Amino acid sequence: MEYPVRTVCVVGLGYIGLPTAATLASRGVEVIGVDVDPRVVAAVNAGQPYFPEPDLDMLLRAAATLGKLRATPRPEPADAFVIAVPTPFGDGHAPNLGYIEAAADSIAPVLAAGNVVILESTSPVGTTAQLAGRLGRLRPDLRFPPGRHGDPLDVHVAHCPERVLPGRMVRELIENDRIIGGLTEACAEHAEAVYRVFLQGQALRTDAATAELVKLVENAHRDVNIAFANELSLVCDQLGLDVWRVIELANRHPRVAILQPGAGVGGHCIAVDPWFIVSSAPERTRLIRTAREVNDAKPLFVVAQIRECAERFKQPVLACLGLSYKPDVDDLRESPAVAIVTELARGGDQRIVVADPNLRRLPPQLAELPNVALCDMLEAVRQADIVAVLVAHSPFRRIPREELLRRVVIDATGLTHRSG
Ligand code: SAJ
Repeated sequence: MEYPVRTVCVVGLGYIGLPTAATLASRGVEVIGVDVDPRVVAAVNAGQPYFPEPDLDMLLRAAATLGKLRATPRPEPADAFVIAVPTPFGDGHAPNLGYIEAAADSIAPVLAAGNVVILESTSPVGTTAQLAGRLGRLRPDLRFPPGRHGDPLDVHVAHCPERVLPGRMVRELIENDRIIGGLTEACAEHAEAVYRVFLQGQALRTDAATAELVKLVENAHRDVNIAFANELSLVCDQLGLDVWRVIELANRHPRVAILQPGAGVGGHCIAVDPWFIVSSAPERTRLIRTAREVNDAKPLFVVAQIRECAERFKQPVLACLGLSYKPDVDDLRESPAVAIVTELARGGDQRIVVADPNLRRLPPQLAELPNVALCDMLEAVRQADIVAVLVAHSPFRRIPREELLRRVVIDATGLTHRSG
C-alpha cells in the first residue's frame, strides 16, 4: 500500500521534535511544527536553533531556505502526526502522561481519514493503545485501531521511539535503526512510510507494546551498566585503587565492556525511563530499581568526598568544573553536577566558582546563592584550593597539568586520569 507523506505535523519542538521536523523539512516534506512555547515558535520560524546541537543550525537553515518548516502554536491538518512531547515522572516515580494526553487532545480536531499518528515520546507499555483509545473517544466519526477484526481503519497509530544521542542527534536520526511499533500491521507499514523519507538505518517492524518496552529496556540497560561502574568507583575508593585503571584493564578482556563511572546519571532519559519499567512490574524489577538507587546516590558520595577534603582547609575556595548532565552539552536536566553544587553551596558559606564552557549564566537555583559564581575555567582553577571535576567537557582537557598539580583534585569523571 502507498501512503503519501506530503505534510507532517510534529507536536513538540524539543530536543527530539525539532531535529525530526527539520530533517523531514530538509527532505522536502511540508512540516508544521507545533509548540506551546511562543519563544520556541518564534525561534524556529526565524530558522534559529534554541539549544546547541551539532549540525542542527545547518538543518534548520536548509529547512528555512526551502520554506518547508513552519512553527505554530496549534496543530493543523496533515498526512502524518508525530508526537514528541516529554514524559516525566510524578510522585513515587509514576509516569506522567499529561503531555501526551494534551497532544492527543490538540490533534484530535484536525485528524482525517488516511492519517497516521506516531507517538515518539518514551512511554510505559500500553500508552500507544491508550492514545488510540483517547483519540477514538474524541473522534467517534473515525475508526482507530485496534478496530474490529479485518475492518479497515481510518487513522493508523504507532509507537516509534526516538533513540538518538544528544550531541550526535542529527546523524543518529538518519543512521540509527528504527523500531516501528504498530497497533496493527497496517499501522506499522504506514508509520514506516514516514521514516522512509529520511531513514538510512533499518526500519524494524513490531507491535506497539514491544516497541514501548524495547525503548525502556535500552535505557535501563545503560543505567544498570553505569550503576555497575559507579559501584566499582565506590569499591575502589574504599580499597585505595584507581577505578579507571581497573576498568581499562578489565575491558581488555574480549567479553567485558564496563562503562565509565561519573558524578551520577542525569538527563531526561536514563534517569527517568527505567522507573517506567519498575512501575509496570514493581515486584519483578529489583535489579533495575537498585541500579537507579545506586546512580542516584552517586552525587551525594561526591559531595561527601569534597566535604571531607574541604575540612583540611580553613576557608577553601572550591572550583567545580562542569554543570550539565553530561559532557559537551548545555542541558541541565536532572544534572548530578547541579545537585552537587547546590548541596555544597547550601551546606555552608564556602566560596564556589563554577566553570562550564557551554553556559553563559548559572541556573536560577544557583544564581540566587551568594557564594556561587560562574567564571572561565582557568580563572576558576587558579582561584581554587580544591578542584572538583564533575563533567568531562572536552575543553577541560586543555587545562595545563601543572595548574591541577598544585591543587587538590577530586575527579568524578576520570578526565584527569585517562591516558587517552
Ligand atoms: N554516563 C556515565 N557513564 C557512562 C555513560 C554515561 O556516567 O559511561 C552518564 C552521563 O554522564 C549522563 C547519563 O549517564 O549523566 C546519560 O548519558 P548518556 O550519554 O548515556 O545518555 P543520554 O541520556 O544522553 O541519551 C540516552 C541514549 N540511550 C542509550 O544510549 C541507550 C540515547 O540513545 C537515547 O535516545 C536517549 O537516552 C533518550 O532520549 O532516551
